[in-house]
Amino acid sequence: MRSGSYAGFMGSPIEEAALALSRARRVVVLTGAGISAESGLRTFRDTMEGLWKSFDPQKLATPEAFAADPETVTRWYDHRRVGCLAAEPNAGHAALAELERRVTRRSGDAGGGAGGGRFTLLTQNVDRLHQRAGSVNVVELHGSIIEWRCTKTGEKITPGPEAMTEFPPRSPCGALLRPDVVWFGEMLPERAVHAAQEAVGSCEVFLSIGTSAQVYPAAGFIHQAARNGAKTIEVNKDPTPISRMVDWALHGRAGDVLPEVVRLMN
Ligand code: BJW
Repeated sequence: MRSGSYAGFMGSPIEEAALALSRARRVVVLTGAGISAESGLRTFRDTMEGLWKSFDPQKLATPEAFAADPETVTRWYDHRRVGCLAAEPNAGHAALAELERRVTRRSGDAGGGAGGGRFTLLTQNVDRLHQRAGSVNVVELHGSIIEWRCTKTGEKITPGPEAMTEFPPRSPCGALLRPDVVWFGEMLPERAVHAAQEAVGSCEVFLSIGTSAQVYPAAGFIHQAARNGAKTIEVNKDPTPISRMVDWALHGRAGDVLPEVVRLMN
């Protein structure tokens, strides 16, 4: 972790991180479940509540679990889907939408060539709260729980806000429906991986927020960005495997830290 001055500026870690973001024209943000915790959504590795207390989320989020017990797996996902639809974006989501607006309206380089800066929000979250907060260039690495798809035709549907009544749910053709998310052992959507690789390969600042940094390939992006010379920032309420390698580790709740970072940007 960096200590001392950044570009001749001696400030606190949050001030230095804000300065790095103020200067960057290519910014990549990676978010995980922690950013949605303040919207009332449990993080992936949190204990489960109520009826689901005895289940291990790492075991439910697999194609093997779905094949063995589609009823339990789809009940769990529908319970979470309804929770996501009822949740509201929080101050952390709003700060990232504001960060995107600031970066993208940043003027071109001295040569007068390119237009605004480039901002890419890579999210591991399936809850769609970033889009609802106003973020535009969002790449869903692990899909979305809001959409479900037919296991036979691949056709996507968007179920209504009420809980489903039939488990496991079926598509009009009679085949099983599943959430349009990426389970352990499944490939991430090709377009999402391509967009992520392109953005990570050229970013000047990489900001990791509310993720335990344990699930690959997403967990590898910050290392790749650092190898390419990007400045790295972490926002998390707890230490993680990347806390010691980043330039600035900002400990705290995303909904407190991110608005402050944006406020400190010039
Ligand atoms: C706060 C806060 C607040 C709380 N403010 N902070 C290389 C090495 C080793 C293994 C692999 C590897 N490459 C691939 C693998 C296998 C596997 C993997 O990574 N396994 C690891 C567990 C070791 N990866 C895959 O299988 C991926 N597929 C793949 O790579 O395909 C190619 C391939 C296939 C087969 C073999 C090899 C290669 C697919 C990964 C899909 C992950 N899917 C899930 C479920 C999605 C659907 C659902 O939501 O149910 O995605 S798993 C789960 O983990 C979910 C999350 O998006 C993801 C990450 O979790 P996240 O977001 O970090 O949440 P938490 O709960 O872990 O952490 C929350 C953090 O927030 C904590 O740090 C808190 O402290 C913090 N926090 N409140 C700030 N208010």
